[in-house]
Amino acid sequence: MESKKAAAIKQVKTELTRFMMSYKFALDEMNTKISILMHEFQHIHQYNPIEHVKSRIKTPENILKKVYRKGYELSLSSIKENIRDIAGIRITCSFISDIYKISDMLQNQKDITVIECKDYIKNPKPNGYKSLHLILQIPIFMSDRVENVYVEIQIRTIAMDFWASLEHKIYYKYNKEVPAELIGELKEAADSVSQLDEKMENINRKISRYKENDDSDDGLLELLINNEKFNIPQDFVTQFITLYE
Ligand code: 0O2
Repeated sequence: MESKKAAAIKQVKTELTRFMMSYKFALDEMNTKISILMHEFQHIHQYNPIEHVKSRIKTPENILKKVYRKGYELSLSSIKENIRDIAGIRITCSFISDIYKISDMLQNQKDITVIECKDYIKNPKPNGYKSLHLILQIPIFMSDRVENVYVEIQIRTIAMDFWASLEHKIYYKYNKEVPAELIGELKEAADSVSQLDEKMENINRKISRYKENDDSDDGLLELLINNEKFNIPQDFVTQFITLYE
């Protein structure tokens, strides 16, 4: 016969699984939104503003550590309300301007509620950390209820991401007490990252201008959908061209 303790543990496990599942669904929903934006953007502007998207669910161990660190009450309702980065997505872009485009596109979606926007690009952290952080809330439609779930989105350039991952490794390697000399070097590296991002942004602006002035007919009779090329049949062209001439 099952002991009382085992039955209680099973119940905790069921509740925790149900709790964590809502964050998995939130990530699925946000990842779909990001993928749609990416493909639509590619179609309209002929380039992809997103280099990588990574998502993760905070482990129960890390959730617990944060509960203790912040002094929150240890209950699922308190965790749901207070720990807003259980579902996290990191979007890496090539250019700073793309970060704000992606952020605006997400913030303008009707089913997304913007809870918080921290702009560490305009206001970097003292150590040099740069990134745009959004806390969003999205509704998840379950079989018997709707859950509003928080998702943290971090958007940054490839260069900012390179810096942040190295800084993160150093921070943990020295058990959160980074030697002063390394702090200085990291800050210098962060300044180089900012200069590089600015240079890349300028080059990108120039390339966009060349593209606007390029009126060649290459690929005019082709559609590119999901990386697959489709020819536009001549009948479509003759039928519709009069509408746009
Ligand atoms: P993990 O493992 O990445 O999730 P919070 O603790 O989130 O309530 P805070 O500090 O106000 O409070 O949140 P903020 O500033 O939005 O930062 C949250 C996350 O941003 C961190 O998550 C890191 O991922 C990242 N981050 C913030 N500052 C730095 C930094 O100086 N260096 C690096 N490399 N990353 C940073 P967690 O919870 O620390 O960890």
